[in-house]
Amino acid sequence: MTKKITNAAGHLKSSAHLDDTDEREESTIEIGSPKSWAAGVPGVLHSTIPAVERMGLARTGKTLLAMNQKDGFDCMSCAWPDPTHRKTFEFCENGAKAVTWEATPVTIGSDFWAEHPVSDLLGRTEYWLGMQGRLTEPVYKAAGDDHYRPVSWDEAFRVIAGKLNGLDSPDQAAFYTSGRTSNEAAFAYQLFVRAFGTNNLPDCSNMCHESSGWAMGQTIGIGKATITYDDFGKADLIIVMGQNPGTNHPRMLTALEEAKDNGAEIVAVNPMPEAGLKRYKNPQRVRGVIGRGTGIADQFLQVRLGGDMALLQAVSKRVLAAEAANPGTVLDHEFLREHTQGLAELTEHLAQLDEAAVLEASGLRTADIDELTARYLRADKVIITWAMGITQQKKGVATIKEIINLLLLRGNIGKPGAGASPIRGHSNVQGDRTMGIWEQMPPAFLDAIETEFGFDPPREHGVDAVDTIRGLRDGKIKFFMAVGGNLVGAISDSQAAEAAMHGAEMTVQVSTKLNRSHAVVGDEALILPTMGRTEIDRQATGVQFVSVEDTVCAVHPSWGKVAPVSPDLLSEVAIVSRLARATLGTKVNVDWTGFERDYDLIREHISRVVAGCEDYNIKIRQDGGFLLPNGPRDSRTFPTPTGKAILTVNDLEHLDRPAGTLILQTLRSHDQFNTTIYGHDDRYRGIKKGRHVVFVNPNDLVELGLSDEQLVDVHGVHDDGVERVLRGFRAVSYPTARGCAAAYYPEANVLVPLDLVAEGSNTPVSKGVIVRLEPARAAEEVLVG
Ligand SMILES: Nc1nc2c(c(=O)[nH]1)N[C@H]1C(S)=C(S)[C@@H](COP(=O)(O)OP(=O)(O)OC[C@H]3O[C@@H](n4cnc5c(=O)[nH]c(N)nc54)[C@H](O)[C@@H]3O)O[C@H]1N2
Ligand SMILES: Nc1nc2c(c(=O)[nH]1)N[C@H]1C(S)=C(S)[C@@H](COP(=O)(O)OP(=O)(O)OC[C@H]3O[C@@H](n4cnc5c(=O)[nH]c(N)nc54)[C@H](O)[C@@H]3O)O[C@H]1N2
Ligand code: SF4
Ligand SMILES: [Mo]
Repeated sequence: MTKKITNAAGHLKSSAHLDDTDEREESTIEIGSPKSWAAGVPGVLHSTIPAVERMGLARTGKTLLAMNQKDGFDCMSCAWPDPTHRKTFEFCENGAKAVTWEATPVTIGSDFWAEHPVSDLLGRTEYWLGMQGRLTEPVYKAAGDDHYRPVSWDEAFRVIAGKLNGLDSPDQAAFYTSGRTSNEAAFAYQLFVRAFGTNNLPDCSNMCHESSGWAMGQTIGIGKATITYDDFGKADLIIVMGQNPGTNHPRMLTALEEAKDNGAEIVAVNPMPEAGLKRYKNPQRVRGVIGRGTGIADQFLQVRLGGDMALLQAVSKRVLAAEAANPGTVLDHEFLREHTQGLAELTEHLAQLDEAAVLEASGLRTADIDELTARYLRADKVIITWAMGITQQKKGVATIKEIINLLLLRGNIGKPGAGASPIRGHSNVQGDRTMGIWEQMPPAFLDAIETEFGFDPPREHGVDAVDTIRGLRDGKIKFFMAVGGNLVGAISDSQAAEAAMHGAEMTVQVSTKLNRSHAVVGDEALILPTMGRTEIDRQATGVQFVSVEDTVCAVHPSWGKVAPVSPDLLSEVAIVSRLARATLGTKVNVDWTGFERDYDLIREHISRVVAGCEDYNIKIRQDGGFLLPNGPRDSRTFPTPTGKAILTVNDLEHLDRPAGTLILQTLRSHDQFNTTIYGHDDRYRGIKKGRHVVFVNPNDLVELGLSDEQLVDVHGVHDDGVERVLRGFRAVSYPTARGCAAAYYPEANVLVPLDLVAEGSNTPVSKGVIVRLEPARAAEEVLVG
């Protein structure tokens, strides 16, 4: 007997993500070793992405074999680096999903737009929208019209340029970027936006690793990893915090396995026993145990949400106490003396740390913390990696500063096998930043733009992602453009964000496929279809390649391999260049036509503007690319105002959870890439054919008087008078930390208040929302045989 559960009242009807039972794919994927799995690729993918059926073996083979090879394209999924010695199959299951999702020959025909008015698209799920196939022609929705209609490219650029030039101020426009954009397109885009006259360049990073950039910038002077790929193989200890690599950076598990073979210890810090990291020995049920056979982690610290800062401070305190007990034997005194400042203040501050507060905040036992400390003290070379579990917290910036503190104490920055390693999300999110996609680029970069192009770029900081929504809400921003991404789908407070976006006068999306941001639009709206990274990019001077930067600062070329799905597609570079020409005319002296004809021309400018990219055209062609310079990593040179790495003092604060509530995190399933939903299973967590679930510790369920699989309404607890609720979700008994719950992003974004942001970085607190669960109102269970 199958239990079919109908969702409660159409609460989310006009807002996000309807129940979509009819659209769900049934699948039972099995995973084997990479090679045997790769041989069965078409079959495996068919069950995940129906579209692959129509891709044919030739296109499938061509794309997958070219992935992450030196003369192929860079996997567009995550920012995990490629090993120095590449194998034939240098990809993972989730990379293959991303590729087939993009390279599908299923396209949206011209008749689609007449059949599906915007009001219809508004009622569709992200899954349905993505499944319609690739966008193939520019479309325009006039004010007052409910339909997009195909337009010519020239007409599209004319309409947008007219709108932009009619604004009272350039700051009434915001230009978003998602992290798949190539370095060349990103450089051209930020140049256009700054020549137009604004620094309003929000990006997905504002919602992602912004906290890492802030914390590392302030402490070691650079917001990027201080390790290379090879350092994983040299480490004695790798601590993986707030990250689920098995799903989100799958090939990282290979690097961890290799590190382990070389003798490294691995520690996972996470409220969830994630597959690949931890094998849960004594599960309440089968959930959470499947995955890659044995777990990699030697120690698993099941921390409470937001409890990492307490844990890190407690370990540092123990390290300092060990030094006090045996002076001169524990700390790296030479390193601390020569390269850091702030040791005395940190020592004094941590001496006051209250162990009871640490245990309360972290949910850990003293023995766990002692064990981690012992591992840390045993190891000469330590890497700490982290992702969204750390950055998307109110205290995310301070927590990362504590990671830096701990590493600095024993000189674990700037030596082989050691370092700080934020693991980035989108495949080129780091490169986009390097190219100037940031609302707060430093003066040196703006000066270089001025010298190179002869115009004075605006100096005032622009808006980030959250402030873009606020600006739209308050009527200060009237025009919104996005190169990639799905801002209303990805940002917090879905209802507020959607209302704000509806208030825009014009919205423009440069996209490969449909998503919610094409349905939640301004008075006038345009969709400009673009080529993906798999596709051959032929311009007037011949086939072009683009370049990207991975999470360890390696920059390499990416060559498309298959014919574009439609001859009408333009590359992102071409779209940006033509829009710049249409909008700016001869206002600035930039050869936009030349940019589109030959990407080498853009790279020539990059070599003169972007520090570390000198001789870009030569270096990018050398043996698959080059490594960007990184002072802390290369020479223990810290580009801070004092030239020293800074040990910081951060006040411990922990999330206050009123009785009867839980702390909720919003996370990814195994079958999605951010707002792109490939399918409705989360295999490693034992969930099939559904996403409307909330994971809760079995003891908390009992305490709350709820039962496993009961339908509940999830209420946000935030005293701003706004009702935020997810109705008809299934409570799933799951071995997460006590007092903590989890639900999937983006469905649960409706619960994250727009104003709940990380201190300093303004990143939405997607991993620390206080909620209350109540038995579902008006829910009915229908049993079907
Ligand atoms: N297949 C696939 N790959 C992806 C993506 C995708 O959606 N799908 N997204 C890409 C992007 S943009 C990004 S940013 C990365 C995201 O990669 P991750 O950061 O791994 O993504 P999340 O699913 O958000 O998982 C957060 C993890 O942190 C844990 N966590 C949550 N809160 C806390 C906390 O307070 N403390 C600790 N210690 N742990 C915590 C969660 O239990 C979970 O394991 O992945 C990238 N790669
Ligand atoms: N609650 C909650 N919210 C979150 C998070 C969370 O963990 N919890 N995570 C945050 C994070 S880490 C991130 S990075 C953001 C992600 O935010 P975004 O980057 O804005 O969202 P994506 O879902 O990655 O964007 C997917 C869309 O990009 C377009 N696209 C794909 N490939 C290409 C391409 O090659 N070119 C162009 N032009 N378009 C393309 C497609 O139309 C696709 O629908 O979400 C954030 N939001
Ligand atoms: S680990 Fe990331 S970059 Fe590498 S193949 Fe998998 S999804 Fe692509
Ligand atoms: Mo991200």
